[in-house]
Amino acid sequence: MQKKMTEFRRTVLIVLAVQAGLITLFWAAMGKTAFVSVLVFAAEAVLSWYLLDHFENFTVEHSAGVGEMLDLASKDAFMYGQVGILFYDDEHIITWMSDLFKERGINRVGRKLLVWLPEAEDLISGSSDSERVRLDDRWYEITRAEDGPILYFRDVTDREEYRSLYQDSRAIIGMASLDNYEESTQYEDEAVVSAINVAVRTPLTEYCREHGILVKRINNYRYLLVLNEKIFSALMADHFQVLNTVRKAAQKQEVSITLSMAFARGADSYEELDEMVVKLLDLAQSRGGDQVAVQTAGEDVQYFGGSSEATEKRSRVRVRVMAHTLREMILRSSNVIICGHRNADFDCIGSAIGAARIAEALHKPCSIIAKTGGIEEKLGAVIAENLEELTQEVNFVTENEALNQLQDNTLVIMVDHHNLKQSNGSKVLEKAKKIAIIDHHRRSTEIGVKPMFLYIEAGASSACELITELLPYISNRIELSPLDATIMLAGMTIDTRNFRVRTGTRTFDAASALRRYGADPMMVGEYLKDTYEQFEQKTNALSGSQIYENGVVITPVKGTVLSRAMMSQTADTLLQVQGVEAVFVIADDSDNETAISARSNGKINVQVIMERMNGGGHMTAAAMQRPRCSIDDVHKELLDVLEDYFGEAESNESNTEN
Ligand SMILES: [Mn+2]
Repeated sequence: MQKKMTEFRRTVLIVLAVQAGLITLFWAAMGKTAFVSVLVFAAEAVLSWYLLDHFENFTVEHSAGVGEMLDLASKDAFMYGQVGILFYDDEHIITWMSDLFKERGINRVGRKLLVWLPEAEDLISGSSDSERVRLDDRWYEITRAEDGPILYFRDVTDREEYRSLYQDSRAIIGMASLDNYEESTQYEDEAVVSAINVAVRTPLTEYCREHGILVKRINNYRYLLVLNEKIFSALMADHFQVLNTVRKAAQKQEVSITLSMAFARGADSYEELDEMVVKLLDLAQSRGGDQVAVQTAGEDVQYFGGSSEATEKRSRVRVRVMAHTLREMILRSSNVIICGHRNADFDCIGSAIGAARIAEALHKPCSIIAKTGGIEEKLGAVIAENLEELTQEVNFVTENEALNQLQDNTLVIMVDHHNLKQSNGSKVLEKAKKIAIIDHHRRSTEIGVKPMFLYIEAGASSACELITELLPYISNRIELSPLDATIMLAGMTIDTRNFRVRTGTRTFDAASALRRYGADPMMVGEYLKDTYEQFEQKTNALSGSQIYENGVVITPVKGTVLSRAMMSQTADTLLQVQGVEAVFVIADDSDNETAISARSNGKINVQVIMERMNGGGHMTAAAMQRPRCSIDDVHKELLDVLEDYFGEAESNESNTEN
């Protein structure tokens, strides 16, 4: 419209200019009539000007009333409903805006729609049905007429305000707990305890007061918090500073108390929020405490903080906290399924049996996946021999049987491994809703499942040691039979290579606890004895051993298949020879792979060497496997890697001498 107007004005101006030109040109020829022509021309110009001006005013102002376009009643209705209407032309230039805009001082007629309102682009292209925009300080919901270049604006300011008011004031239930409080205070005298109380409780209550959180102490170390979303966003913004304040205050008192917090959001029932928050606090604490766990109903748990380095440090306190968390989790579960790594060994089954006895003591039905996934030879023999006694109270099942037992509320415990791919229960784990992990292998980044409880303690010798430590803190009704204890002791014995590596004071403590349960070291010796065939196999393998240098022995085994266990036992045997520092046994294994089993006395880091061949493990025990290939090729590759390894070691030494 505006554009047509401009074009029309231009045409009139050109006509007038041509007339003026003609009059000037024929001025002399026209003589007296020239005067009349000028008069006519002037009158024409004034009339054109008046008409143009009047018409323009008419289109811009007078036609701009909904009253004129529609009848008066609908104008009132649009104003009352706070609806604005906007017309635009083919080139997206605004041609008309209704009274609502005029009333609010918005006039964009003649301007480009998308320059003023970029949000309208999706409406025009049809990729969105409605858009919410803020103009000045009001919210509008814009929709497009289905069959015309018209936009409707509905004022939704009130609705938006109520919406944000509702969001901001939604209730959040929180809990705060002072980790290690009981342990830190139980033997202190009253004066010290009250000093600790003042030091660690004050920052928390101050923090709550500052942010307007309602806080009620439930017991000596637990608090209930009531707040809303608005307050919570302030806590998020300051990154839960109170955690640092409490930790530092506790350090000044020379106690290792930290703060854990949990917040449950996004549910309308208080009961649901309460259930959530208890679980969340458990999670925060089972991850080592000194952190915040937050969950919005129906979403994943988020964690904040956890900066304290003490989380990985092994302490009796941690064992107790872990034991209590595990106990609570088992008690809240319908049943328990325990899985280990594939090719289960003594540590794996030993710790599984220990965990099963815990579940029994808490009166929960329990199964161990052991009938599928493979089992180490000597262990298989021991289980077969004692099956009746072992299965009196615990079920050994296949993975499929375990799948049938899996319910929403089943707790699946992974022992002696923490990676889905290594598990003999991976199908169960993929479906499980509640997973706990108890392991002594160095934490790998990839776990593959989302555990609710994670107890990975790389400082421990074995999973059996970890389970044995948990027992007294869980219940005094746990019944380990002498057979159970002996199998657990066997696990510990193998993983420590007869208490030579990874053996700490706590390893002996755990061994002595097992002894009190009736573990028989003589029987362990019997269990671990080779059969004649195994002895023969081992002797044959050993006969191929070659001394490399620096105390390294390489044992390539050709023409026969060795189990992984047999490979590592062969390596262990060689390690007992004087002067041998590291052993690499190369053989085809029973999984249709070619493998290296590497063992060291600690001077040579076999983990680094195996990692260079895409394997892994510990410093003293590592391995690598790849699809069946030539033993000679693997041997050659190993020699290259060893050369590099010792070359680097030498240059490092000469560097340090300088
Ligand atoms: Mn183990």
